[in-house]
Amino acid sequence: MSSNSFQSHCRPAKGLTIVMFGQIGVGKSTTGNTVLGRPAFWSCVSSKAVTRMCQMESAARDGENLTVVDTPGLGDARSQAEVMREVQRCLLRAPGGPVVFLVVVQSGRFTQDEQRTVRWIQSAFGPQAAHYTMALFTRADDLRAEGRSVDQVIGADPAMQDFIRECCGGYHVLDNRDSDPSQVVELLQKINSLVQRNGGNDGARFLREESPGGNALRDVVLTGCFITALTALLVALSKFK
Ligand SMILES: Nc1nc2c(ncn2[C@@H]2O[C@H](COP(=O)(O)OP(=O)(O)O)[C@@H](O)[C@H]2O)c(=O)[nH]1
Ligand SMILES: [Mg+2]
Repeated sequence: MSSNSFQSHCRPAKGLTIVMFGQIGVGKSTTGNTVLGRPAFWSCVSSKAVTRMCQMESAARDGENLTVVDTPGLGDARSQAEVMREVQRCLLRAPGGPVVFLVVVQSGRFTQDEQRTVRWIQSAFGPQAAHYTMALFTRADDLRAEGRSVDQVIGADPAMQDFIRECCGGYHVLDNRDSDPSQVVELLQKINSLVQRNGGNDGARFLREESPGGNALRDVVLTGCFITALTALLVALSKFK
């Protein structure tokens, strides 16, 4: 998969949308670049959130349209709610097609925060979201240097096993320093079989109809319509006086 085989799109065409969550510095933006095959997201060595807003970028690869939503790190409850609203806005603009959530974890830096992230995704997007959530470990190169595999790391840590179980889509490990395309091809195969296994989803529809945020959005629209109709009625009645 050479970078030439990717094309960027101003308006994403129908296809798979991948939303990436995780703590600051775990490698979300870099992973987005690896998946899209181009430097779409800004990444740097910093403990501060480089991505302040959610950013949605797309690319086409061999006929498959991919859209990636990069998010800032999840901090307190308030920033989580803000990120959730922004992701919802992105998903409303996203192309039709399935949506998959990736919880990005830096290999060797697993904490309770990752487990909290899975629960947060479920509370934001509904219990169905669990069926489309996968764990993505970055820094396969560091593990390799230590002579360990991700399977060994998971096998030695019961908390990590719980976390993987909660990510119904299983896990994948990436070396973002390696331009070998096979690791992305393998990730996309895992994602596609996850989607098929669960009967597919139409992300935007799923969001609007099932998530609390989606309902909130629908409520705002309905309330707006109601107020407009009421105002028109009052204006019409006042003319009869
Ligand atoms: N060695 C190595 N470094 C990585 C890998 N993935 C990301 N990084 C580095 O981790 C740092 C933080 O990455 P970034 O994508 O900005 O993290 P984000 O805050 O989660 O978006 C950057 O310096 C990246 O180059 C990887 O697989 N291997
Ligand atoms: Mg980032």
